[in-house]
Amino acid sequence: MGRSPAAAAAAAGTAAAGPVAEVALTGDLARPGPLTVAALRGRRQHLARVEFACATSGERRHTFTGPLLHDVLLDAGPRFDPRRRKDRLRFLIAVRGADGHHAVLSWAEIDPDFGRAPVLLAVTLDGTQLDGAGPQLVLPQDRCGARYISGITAIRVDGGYPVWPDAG
Ligand SMILES: Nc1nc2c(c(=O)[nH]1)N[C@H]1C(S)=C(S)[C@@H](COP(=O)(O)O)O[C@H]1N2
Ligand SMILES: [Mo]
Repeated sequence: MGRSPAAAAAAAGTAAAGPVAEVALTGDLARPGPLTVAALRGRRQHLARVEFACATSGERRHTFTGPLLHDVLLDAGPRFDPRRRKDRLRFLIAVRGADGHHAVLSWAEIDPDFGRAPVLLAVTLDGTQLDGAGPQLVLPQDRCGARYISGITAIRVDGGYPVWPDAG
């Protein structure tokens, strides 16, 4: 049996041919815009061997590669004052998959000055390139697999929590 085109391309370290997924990166950013897996692959790559538990399918193990979500989002210019650590604490990151599954992370969770979670925006899953499917969120610190959102179509960075309704 021959290898699939995706497996062959993964082995060769190149993208599989075919339709290319795009991630809409929006929100309180100086440089929003669409992201492709090819563009993510051009950044510094990290490898994560992970284990997580799924409520329905049990223990799962995978190997992912890709850039750090923090690096990608920092380059997009989040609208906080980078010199003031406190100013980052109100930022949220919402991540959505093609099927509508979505989750929210806090900026501080992935910030090297705070939670330092090494969250990846993966471009490969067990050696298969994700150009067609779209990148996958990888959270090595999570015991449960539910936030490992695959087929990411949108990431929204939101810092719009300047005032509490009943502050005072
Ligand atoms: N887009 C999307 N990603 C998703 C889900 C989903 O429903 N939609 N389910 C999550 C859950 S609950 C788990 S446990 C893992 C399972 O990943 P695996 O079956 O590839 O190991 O995917 C996660 N990623
Ligand atoms: Mo799951």
